[in-house]
Amino acid sequence: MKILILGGDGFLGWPTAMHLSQAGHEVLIVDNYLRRRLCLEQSVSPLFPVPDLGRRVQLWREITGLSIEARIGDLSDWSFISSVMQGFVPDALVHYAEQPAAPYSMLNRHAAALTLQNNLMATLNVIYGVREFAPACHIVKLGTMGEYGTPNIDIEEGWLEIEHKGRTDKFLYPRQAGSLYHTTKIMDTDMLWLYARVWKIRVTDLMQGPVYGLETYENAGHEELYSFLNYDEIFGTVLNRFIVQAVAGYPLTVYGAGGQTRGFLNIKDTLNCIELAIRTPAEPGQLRIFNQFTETFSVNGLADKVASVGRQMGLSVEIKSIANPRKEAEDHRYIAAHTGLLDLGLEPHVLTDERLADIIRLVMRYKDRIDPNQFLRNIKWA
Ligand code: USQ
Repeated sequence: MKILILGGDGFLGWPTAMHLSQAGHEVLIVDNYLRRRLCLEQSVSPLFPVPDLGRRVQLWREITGLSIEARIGDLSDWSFISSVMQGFVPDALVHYAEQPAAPYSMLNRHAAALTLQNNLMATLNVIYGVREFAPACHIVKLGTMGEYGTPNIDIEEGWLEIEHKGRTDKFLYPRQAGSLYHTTKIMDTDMLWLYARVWKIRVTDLMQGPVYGLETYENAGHEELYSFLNYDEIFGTVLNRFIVQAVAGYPLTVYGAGGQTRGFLNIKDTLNCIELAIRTPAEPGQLRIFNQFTETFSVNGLADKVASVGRQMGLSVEIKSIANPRKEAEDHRYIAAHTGLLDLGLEPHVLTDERLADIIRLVMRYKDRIDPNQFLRNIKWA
């Protein structure tokens, strides 16, 4: 298939590009380096330097003999995206091209406006690009479990049947996000659902939880092909941050009571989920939603796991609860359905002690590069 990867320089975009290229697809990447520019703007950097896209693509060719094409450009620029869609005419596209960090979106008005503008315009242009130049293209869109928030009822897989005054109908599951970033994903879902109904576009919206890990099937043994590993307060996600903190001898930063529970998944499972979604496309006019995670953990549970495995490896790991910079429930229900991808054949990589130890071992190789000033940046929701 011809597959377009939007945001193909990112933490998940680049591994996805390699994975689909290895599987025999023709892959075109588009990216505007937004993530790299925002890291520079905020003076944070990943654990190790990552080559630019041109170099990554060249390395991929040297190592595998396979070619991935890459174009640098901004998806909120209609002339750019329309020329890409017209020229390539993808069978499927994977849309990761969004400002991905909740803390960044809550930083100040400038960051909020950038998040809103970037994320919504990119999605709108993708929809128009598909309609005008590739109407059969299957849009695989990265949403987030954070769209649902933490309701006091079970979380269903995208949809909820509601009975009201003796009648029933099916609606998008009620959503109430905890950051502007997560709210843009709700707005994306609403837009996709509108155009699925009126233009019959085909969409799979993946409600993904926080992803951990770095090693994939394709980059094993080739560290120059690894993704960014951010561990700063803005772009780092909780498990990756705890691992880097454990290696640095910095107390694990549990926000507040630590009962916040989320659905997590290994980066290899993200790749498998995307491949499964592409292999069995949504029907025209269908907005298909999968909850993309394999296990749930509380923040305290993750901290305890990292501390226990880290100590077995000779690290001195402390856990410290700090005032929660976010406004979020710290003790809540979290029962979320996630059978759609398992039914398609997903075989989860669960977080065993050995898998955790492998990631810790990898981070230990870069211990000298850890900058403890990045762990906390005093970003407050309110
Ligand atoms: N947390 C801590 N300590 C830390 C960092 C985070 O206790 O040092 C807590 C947060 O308060 C939150 C939980 O861990 O309760 C998860 O935080 P996170 O930063 O790992 O994840 P989040 O901000 O929700 O966003 C990340 C990705 C985002 C993706 C989302 C999936 O950045 O792109 O959409 O995970 S989900 O969380 O399911 O919405």
